[in-house]
Amino acid sequence: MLIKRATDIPSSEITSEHLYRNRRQFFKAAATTLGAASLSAFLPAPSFAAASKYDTDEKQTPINDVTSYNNYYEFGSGKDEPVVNARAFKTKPWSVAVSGMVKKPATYNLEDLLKGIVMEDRIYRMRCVERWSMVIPWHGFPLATLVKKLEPLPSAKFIKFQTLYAPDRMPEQRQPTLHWPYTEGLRMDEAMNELTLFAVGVYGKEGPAQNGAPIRLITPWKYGFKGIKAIVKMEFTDKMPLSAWMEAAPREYGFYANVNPTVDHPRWSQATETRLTGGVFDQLRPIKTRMFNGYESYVESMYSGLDLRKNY
Ligand SMILES: Nc1nc2c(c(=O)[nH]1)N[C@H]1C(S)=C(S)[C@@H](COP(=O)(O)O)O[C@H]1N2
Ligand SMILES: [Mo]
Repeated sequence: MLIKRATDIPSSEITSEHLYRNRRQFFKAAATTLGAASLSAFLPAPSFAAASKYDTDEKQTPINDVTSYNNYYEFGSGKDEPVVNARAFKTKPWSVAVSGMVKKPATYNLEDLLKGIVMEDRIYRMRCVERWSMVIPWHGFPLATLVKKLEPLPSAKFIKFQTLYAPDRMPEQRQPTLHWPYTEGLRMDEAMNELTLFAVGVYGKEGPAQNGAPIRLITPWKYGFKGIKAIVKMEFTDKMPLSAWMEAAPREYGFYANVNPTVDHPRWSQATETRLTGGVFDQLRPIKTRMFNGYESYVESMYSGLDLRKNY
């Protein structure tokens, strides 16, 4: 069952890309009928100027696409489903359980946990293992800031993250699509890397639920599935966590999940990607995928001596 779903991915992608194109054509038709001016009134297009060394100045994916083309299996396996099925999902109140090899283990109210932490906006390239990519201004803060507050013990080598498990609120958790709750992990140095964020929202504000509110992980040099959403647990451990995707299809998804155009997925190439910019022809113009998604200078040193072909 698990494997079957995993092998379904490309076809579900085709279906949703088809819907996506149809939706684009709908907007295009609407633009012709209503005139471009009235259409832009329906589709606000915020955009962020690159403000720090972390920001890419590539064309940003329109907010409407960032928030309506999502992978979030708890709310359905189609990319057009989370925007609909997560609409009523309540992200307040929220608590996060911190446990394991750490000096300050506790179940924290999210607001208390984030007290005093300053939010910032970072414009990152994001690359999904299924070969689409986006440029997204994330609203959040470096995970390192929080980890330092929690004071991990020297014995902690990894952090294991888990998503909320609540089948009454996350309808797809009633199906054995994945082994719930969704689980991910980072090595401690990856968690402390200056690129690694905990995001609370997109485009300058908190939310929406389909993008992982109230709190989710962002590691822009890794495939998107590392970016676990709606986190309720952080466990500091000396054992490499088994992620939900490693458990579902270990030959296809490893612990590291670093973007690497030279290591193909067993069922498709990872050499190119489709950058979603809101353009009608995005799907027709694949671009070259970059090593570590173009973030080599920040992350390469963490993997020296590691065989990236074996450690995918
Ligand atoms: N809990 C949870 N987190 C998840 C997923 C999921 O299904 N469940 N999907 C992952 C995948 S495959 C991707 S590509 C990103 C998509 O993030 P976005 O919708 O904000 O672009 O979320 C990741 N985080
Ligand atoms: Mo993904």
